Amino acid sequence: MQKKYTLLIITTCLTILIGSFLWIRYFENKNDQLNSSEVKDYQGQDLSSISDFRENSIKGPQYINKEDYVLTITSSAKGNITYTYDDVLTKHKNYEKVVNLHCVEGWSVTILWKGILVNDLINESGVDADTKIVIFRAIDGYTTSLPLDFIIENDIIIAHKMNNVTLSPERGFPFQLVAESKWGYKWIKWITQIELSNDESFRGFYESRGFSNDADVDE
Ligand SMILES: Nc1nc2c(c(=O)[nH]1)N[C@H]1C(S)=C(S)[C@@H](COP(=O)(O)O)O[C@H]1N2
Ligand SMILES: [Mo]
Repeated sequence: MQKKYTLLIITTCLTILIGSFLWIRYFENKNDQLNSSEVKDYQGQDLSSISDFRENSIKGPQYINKEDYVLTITSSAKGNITYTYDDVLTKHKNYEKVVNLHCVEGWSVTILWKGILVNDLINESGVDADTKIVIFRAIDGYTTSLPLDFIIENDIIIAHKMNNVTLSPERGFPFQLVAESKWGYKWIKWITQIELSNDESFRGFYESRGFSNDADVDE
């Protein structure tokens, strides 16, 4: 009789223990999901949703494997410097800002962007005195450029998160240029190379097809 009771007590205790462990795990996962889900507003400002973008990239979405990814910074001072995805994120200060993206096709989004200053990256590669423009290249063959002065004066970042969520392949994983106050075609996605150049006659993909190289949006 005594033995039976002891067994009952032990199994009851074990059930309660395992049960609460599972509950805790369940709520932890729920919290993780909440933390990583999209934010809807930032400091009182309404944000658009990630799903408000229209996907019309020249070759469709690109699927870059984080483990294989390399970002190359090219300058005449130091040649090629390469970074892994984690190098870029963890070895540099992260910044956040709310910026509007306007496509020439007539749609816009307001997004909270998080990323690294382009200036921080290129300073490590040594900026030559004759550098005038910064050329960006992407895995789909897309290209664009911005003046170096513009990048420095406006704290231009390459983003790895929008609305607190890591960029999806469709949205440009691993990095999209946040070319604030410039038309959407300057916001290059899937960036693989950043090159310091003195070639002011360089024109990117759309810029060489008749779109303005300044690409200023008058909001
Ligand atoms: N690599 C790459 N980046 C790109 C493009 C592209 O075709 N390839 N399209 C540009 C254009 S025209 C716009 S408006 C923005 C946002 O486009 P999305 O909605 O397709 O992300 O991405 C820009 N970045
Ligand atoms: Mo666009």
